[in-house]
Amino acid sequence: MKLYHCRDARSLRPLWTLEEMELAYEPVLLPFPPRVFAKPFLVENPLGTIPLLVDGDVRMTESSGICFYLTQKYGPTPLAVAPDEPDYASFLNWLFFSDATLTFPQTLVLRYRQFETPERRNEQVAGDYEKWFFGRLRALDAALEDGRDWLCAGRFTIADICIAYALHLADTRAKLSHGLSDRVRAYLDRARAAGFCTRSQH
Ligand SMILES: N[C@@H](CCC(=O)N[C@@H](CS)C(=O)NCC(=O)O)C(=O)O
Repeated sequence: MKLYHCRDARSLRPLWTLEEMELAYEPVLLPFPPRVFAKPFLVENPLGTIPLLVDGDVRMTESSGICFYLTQKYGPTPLAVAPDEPDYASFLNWLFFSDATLTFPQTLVLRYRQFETPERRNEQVAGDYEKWFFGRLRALDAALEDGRDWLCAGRFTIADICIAYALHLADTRAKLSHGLSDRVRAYLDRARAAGFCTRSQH
């Protein structure tokens, strides 16, 4: 397998999953954004987005979907919750929530506060989506309210990998750490201690 990765990008999710599962893969580190700084990558992925997983004829570009694929294809692994476990629906919900609800609004904050040229920056858009992100974090804070360490099935799963990445992005690149509650911050710290941002970074 080959995983195209950029530092701190969503490819951290599959990278962390590959490492946890101790699967053989070749990481390909690209400058960000590859659309601009690694143009030959567009032949591999016309979207220009990261991650891209190539596994034989399989090509996948959705970070949480790739994590799920790896657990299903190369499991069984405790990193996945099975359909006959009570938390299966919750597990799937967190997987989708991680990108569609918790990462997407941050991309608007990043774009309109940092990436655009000064004249195209837009504090109204950035501020609105910052609030949107903080509002959505309430679901995570509520889920952790009962003192659980991990989101599903009483164990560390790819739902934690995918959600922790969104928090990592907020804490580092998007500069939104002031909106993380103490509980959410402690959860991110736990996930980091479980291996995130150490082995997974390179
Ligand atoms: N929903 C996709 C989004 C992929 C995506 O937009 N990746 C970002 C990096 S985190 C990217 O490649 N941005 C550069 C660009 O859009 O040119 C996923 O979860 O993987």
